[in-house]
Amino acid sequence: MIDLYTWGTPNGRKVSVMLEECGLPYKVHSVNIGKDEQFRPEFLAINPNNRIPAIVDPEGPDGKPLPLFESGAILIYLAEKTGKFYPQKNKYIVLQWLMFQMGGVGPMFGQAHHFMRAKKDEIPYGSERYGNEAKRLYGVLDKRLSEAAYLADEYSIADIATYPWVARHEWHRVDLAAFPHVKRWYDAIASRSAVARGMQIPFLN
Ligand SMILES: N[C@@H](CCC(=O)N[C@@H](CS)C(=O)NCC(=O)O)C(=O)O
Repeated sequence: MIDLYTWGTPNGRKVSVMLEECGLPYKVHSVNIGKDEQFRPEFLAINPNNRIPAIVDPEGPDGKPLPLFESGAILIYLAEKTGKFYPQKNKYIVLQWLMFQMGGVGPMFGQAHHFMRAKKDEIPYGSERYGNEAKRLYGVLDKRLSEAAYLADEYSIADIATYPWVARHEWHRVDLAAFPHVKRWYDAIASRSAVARGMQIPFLN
């Protein structure tokens, strides 16, 4: 049984959605990042970068336990372990869109959330900069999804990585009606029962 260390955020949900999609048994360990639990020594031993998600697979590639952090690396690992959602004929296109998510969508939307939902006064420069960047990235996704059903043609870890971030579109103030191809893709993924289950881990929000 894989141990999943997570919290109710897009990066955490990429991995719970993937585990659900693959039908792999897993045990959830909540790491409440609002209470700084990511700094506990037992978690830092798994991820010295104090970020969720992380996993420990007791049956790693060489039969030994494998601790792993960085959601993109975890998705690739689980895809290779199960042979699912990583079509090898389109491997580099999957990786391209996965890296686009890891280097663009996640960090930029995350910064938009930070500035737009700041506990103190909203900082207009940050909200504008990252809000505009979020919209630009939606434009790139919309163009791609006007040509292909999913980011790498068939449903893959690139979509699994991107969906939980788009699920927060209201947080970064994007109206999906302005991006009809993203909306079509979003609704198709939302209708998958494994996705619905994974998006509730470790709680519904
Ligand atoms: N690149 C990392 C980012 C992980 C990340 O930023 N996780 C956030 C929650 S979405 C976190 O744990 N933040 C805790 C902190 O900033 O201390 C990944 O994709 O795994």
